Amino acid sequence: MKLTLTFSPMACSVVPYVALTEAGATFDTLPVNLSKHEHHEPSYLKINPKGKVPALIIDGYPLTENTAIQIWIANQFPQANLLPKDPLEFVKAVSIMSWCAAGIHPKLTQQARPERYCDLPESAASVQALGSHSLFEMLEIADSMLANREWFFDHFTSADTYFYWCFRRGTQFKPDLSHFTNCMAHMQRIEQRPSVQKMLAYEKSVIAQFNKT
Ligand SMILES: N[C@@H](CCC(=O)N[C@@H](CS)C(=O)NCC(=O)O)C(=O)O
Repeated sequence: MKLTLTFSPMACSVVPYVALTEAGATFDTLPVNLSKHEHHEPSYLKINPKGKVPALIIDGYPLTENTAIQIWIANQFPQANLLPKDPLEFVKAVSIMSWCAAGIHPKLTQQARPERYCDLPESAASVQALGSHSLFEMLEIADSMLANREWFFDHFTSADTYFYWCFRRGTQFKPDLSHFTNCMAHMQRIEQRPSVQKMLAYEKSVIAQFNKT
């Protein structure tokens, strides 16, 4: 089976990169430079007409939407135990990943791209402040979910990786998130995993490559 993951540094494509690495899958990557709008080029729109990363191309079929990609990887590589096997625990993990995708992620985009939320002149700071307020409410919930726990479930899952990406992305904006101590500890813990170390090194190499072009 041939697998190719479209990947952009800092973007949520880091989540499937980590999952595929945890699974021991053989995969290629297709780096996509979002700041050069490569995701709007016709060749990319053929892969994902929504113009987003990630897409996981499975034997020529581009699967989009991160939550679906995580479920596919977990099913395809069951030995990696990337999602809980118990049916109720499984849907709880899907619930966390859906929250990352549909709840938290849009608040991060609101920080990065306030002009997509309101085009009134000088509105950016206010859009960002409102976004931060909602983001903080969600991070408070996540912080209490992670209290006295290593992972969201009794073992590491892709719900941890997805939330890690959300929280790490949040730390790249203002205001500071360090008072979410359980989320911070979760981020530091996950960054010790060899799969995440590999992703961080790969991400760095893609940034260096983009800076040269
Ligand atoms: N609903 C999609 C969202 C994917 C998404 O928004 N990806 C961002 C990167 S984190 C992207 O490609 N942004 C490019 C843009 O919106 O211009 C998913 O969950 O996979």
